[in-house]
Amino acid sequence: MNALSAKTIEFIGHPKKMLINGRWEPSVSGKTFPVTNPATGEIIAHAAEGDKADIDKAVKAARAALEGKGWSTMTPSERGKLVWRIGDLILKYADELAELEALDNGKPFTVARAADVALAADIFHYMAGWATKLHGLTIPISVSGGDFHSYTRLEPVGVVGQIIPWNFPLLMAAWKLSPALTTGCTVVLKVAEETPLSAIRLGEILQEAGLPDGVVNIITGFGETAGAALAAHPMVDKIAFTGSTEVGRLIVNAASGNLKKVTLELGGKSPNIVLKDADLDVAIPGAANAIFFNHGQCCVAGSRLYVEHEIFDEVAEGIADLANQIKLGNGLDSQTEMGPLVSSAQLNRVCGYLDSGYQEGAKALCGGKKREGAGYFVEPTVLVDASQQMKIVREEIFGPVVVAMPFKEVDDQLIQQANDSIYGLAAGVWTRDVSKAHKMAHQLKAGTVWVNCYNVFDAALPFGGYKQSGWGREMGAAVLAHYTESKAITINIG
Ligand code: TXE
Repeated sequence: MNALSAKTIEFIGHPKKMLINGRWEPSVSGKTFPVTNPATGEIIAHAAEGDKADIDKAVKAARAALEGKGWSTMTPSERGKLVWRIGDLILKYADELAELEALDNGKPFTVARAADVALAADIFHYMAGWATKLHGLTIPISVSGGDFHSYTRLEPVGVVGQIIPWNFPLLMAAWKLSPALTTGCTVVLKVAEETPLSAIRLGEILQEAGLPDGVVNIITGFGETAGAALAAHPMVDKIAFTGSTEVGRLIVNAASGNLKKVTLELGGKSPNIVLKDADLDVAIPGAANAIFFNHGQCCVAGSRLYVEHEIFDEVAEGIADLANQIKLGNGLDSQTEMGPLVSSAQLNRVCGYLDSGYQEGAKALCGGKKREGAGYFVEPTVLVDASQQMKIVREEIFGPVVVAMPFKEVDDQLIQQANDSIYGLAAGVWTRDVSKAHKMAHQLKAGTVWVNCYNVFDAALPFGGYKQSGWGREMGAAVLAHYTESKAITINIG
C-alpha cells in the first residue's frame, strides 16, 4: 500500500469547511458529518454539514458576485485566461487530487490520475477558448414600415445551482463549473455527501487561480436538505444536476417554483452489441472495460450486453476470464485495478440486484457476490440466462455487473430490444461492417454511440441523454447554450 502523502494527511487532518463568498466557513448549525474510505469503512475526515441556511448564504454571495465588479466587468479574454489557469493548476496538483479521489471514492490512484484528473483539467482548457467566442448574430428582419438593426447578445444565465454525484467527484465538478465560469455565471455547487474532499481542494485551487470571491461557492451536505434547498431557491436561475433519475424528477418539481432552467444528466442502462463479424480481440476487452471501468459506477456503463448467438459463449466466457483476473483492492495500492463501491448503501443496492437476478433465474458466469471482509467490494460479475423483462436488465445496477444475452441476427427486433429501456444515454456496437455500424448508430436511441470503442470522452463532444437519461448536454459547444440567455435587441434606425 502506498503511504498517504504529507499534503493529504494535513488536508484531511482539519475539519473541512465550505467555501462561501471567498471564505472557508463551518455550517451555520455547526454540524459536521463523517467522510469514510470505502476500501476500509474507516472515517478519514469530517466535513461541514451544510443545510438550507448555508445554501441561502451561498446563493446570496453568488447573486452579489454576479453583478459584482470583479466578475461582471472582467473581459472575455481575462475570463478565458482565468479558466485556463484553473486547468493548469489541476495538472500541477494532479497527484494530490488523484490521491484524494482514491481515498474518498475508492477508485485506483492510477485511474484517477489518468482519467478523472486529466479530463478535469482538459475541460477547463477546452472551455477557456470559448470565453472569447461567445458572440451573437446580426439578423436582418422583415418588419415593414421601419428601418431596424437587430442583433443578439449571449448573456450569462445568472446564478447556477449545481448538484453532483460521487462516481467522478472532481470530474463532475469540472464538467459543471467550467462552462458556468466561461459564460460569466456564478455558482453554488453542492457536492455529494459520499465524496466531498476533492471538490473542497478544487475550491482552494479556484482561489489560487484568482477567482473573485463569491463566484463559486461550495457546499458540502446532504441531498434531502442542502440539495433540495438549492433546487428550490428562488434566487437561483438555473439548476444543473447529475445523479439518479428518481432525484432528477424531484429537482424538476423543486425548480418549478421560479421556473428555473434545468439540465439533467441521469441514469442509464446502455446496450452494448457485439456482432459476429467483430474483431473479438478488441471487442472482448472493450466490452469488459465498458462495464468494469470505475467498478461499473458509470452512468454510461455497458450493462446490457447483446451478443450474436454464434459467438455468445466465446464473448461471455472471454469477459468472465478477464473479470476473474481483475485485482480488487484499496485504490491507494498500486497493484489495484478495481476498488470498492462508494458506500455500504451502494453495496447493498448492487447485492440486492444480484439476488433479484438469481431469483428470476439468471446465473453468474463469474463473480456474483460481495467480497467478504472490510470495505464495500463486489466481485466483477457476468450474468447469463437472463431475459429482457428481468429487473437486472431493466434497471440501473451501478456496479460491476453485466448481463449478457444472445441475439439471433441483426434486425429490427435487435434494435427494438436495444432501445427497449426508459434510458438512452449511451450504446456500443462492435463490428467490422461499416454499413451496419452507421445504420445501427443511427437507429440506437442514445446520446452517445461508440463503435469499436467504449468510454471515449472528449471535452469537445456533447454528452447527454435521450429519454429519461436527461435534459440537455454537457461539454462541447452544446453546453454553452444551457448557460447563456440569448437576448434579441432591435434598434429603430429609420
Ligand atoms: O444518487 P442521488 P445516489 C444512480 C445510480 C445509483 C443511484 C443512487 O443508479 O445507484 O443513482 O445513487 C443529491 N434534492 N446514479 O443515491 O441521490 C445528492 O446529495 C437535491 C447515477 O447517490 O441522485 C448527490 O449530491 N439533491 C448517476 C446527488 O443528488 C439531492 C450518478 C446524487 O445523488 C436530493 C450517481 C434531493 N432531494 C447515481 N437527493 C449518474 N448519472 O452518473 C439527493 N440529492
